[in-house]
Amino acid sequence: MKHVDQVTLTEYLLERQRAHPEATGELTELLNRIALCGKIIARKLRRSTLTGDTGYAATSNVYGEKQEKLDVFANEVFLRHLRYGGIVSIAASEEMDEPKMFEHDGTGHYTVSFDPIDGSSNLDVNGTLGTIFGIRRRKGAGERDHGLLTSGRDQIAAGYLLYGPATEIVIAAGGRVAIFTLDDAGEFFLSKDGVKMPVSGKAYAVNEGNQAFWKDGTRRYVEWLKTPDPKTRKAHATRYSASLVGDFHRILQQGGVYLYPEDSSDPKRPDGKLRVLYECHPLALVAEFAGGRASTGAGEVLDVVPGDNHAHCPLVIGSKDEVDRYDAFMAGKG
Ligand code: FBP
Repeated sequence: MKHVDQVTLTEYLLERQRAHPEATGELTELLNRIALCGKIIARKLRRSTLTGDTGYAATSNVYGEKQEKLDVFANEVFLRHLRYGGIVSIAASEEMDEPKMFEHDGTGHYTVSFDPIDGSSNLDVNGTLGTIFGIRRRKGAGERDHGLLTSGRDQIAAGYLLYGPATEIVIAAGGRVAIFTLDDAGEFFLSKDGVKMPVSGKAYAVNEGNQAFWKDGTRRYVEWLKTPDPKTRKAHATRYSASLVGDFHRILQQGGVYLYPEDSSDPKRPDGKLRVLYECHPLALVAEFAGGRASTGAGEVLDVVPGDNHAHCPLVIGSKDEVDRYDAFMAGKG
């Protein structure tokens, strides 16, 4: 399909907006801002080894993790481009102890939660990276959290940017998932619309180094994944890139399952490593809109209501059949 026939992100969003006469255009503008942040971060990542932007900053985040310079850079890019125009009232980031409240005398209609750089351990080795985001309507000017600490079903849109051989943005909104690819023209063009995740798949992504700390159900499930199917004599294939976004993007299109289950390795975070607001809720919305599932092992990730803006939860996400099977193992029926 030649360039001229391709639909840009803005054109696609404006077309979708026409179906909602009550729409103000603010969500379209906000998603375009997030796409702009993605372009700026992608450009920085591409040249970071040449410009000395790799390596650690002098700061650590609320989890005590040393921040990478590019974590800090990406976080600032988002704050700079979410601040103006009175669209966003509060921005919460994995890299900030407290959410940022923009002084718009409370007019901003949306809240944004984001993980500026996902897959940080891949930063200095040119591995796959991402940015994850979730958008909610602001609730009540007076409330300190503006309705941020609510179930994932309150998200009206969510998605991620993938920084790989190509830069892509994946947006879930209105029950539909679409993928856009960044072109040298500097525009995101629609590459896939109405994405449906296969109901099953042979790829699994998990850090098996944590196996000793897993619950019995998780251990038996992962053993099952590695057991060859008697008919095909094939087991599931390990596909773990240390980037949740990279692994999820494969599963979205080819099926499979990603797990960061609860484990007892760190008593301070029994619910695993991943953060509800910045990683689990947004990807769970993408998975659900694409026909997949996201489970904690004891319920739907989208039904988790975080106690604070840095709450963690277990994440088992991917093809419906694979996640159903995990839940069966956790329920002792596997
Ligand atoms: P960051 O947001 O700090 O990168 O943490 C998330 C993540 O990097 C995921 O992208 C990845 O799947 C996982 O953590 C890797 O964790 P581990 O190194 O424990 O396997």
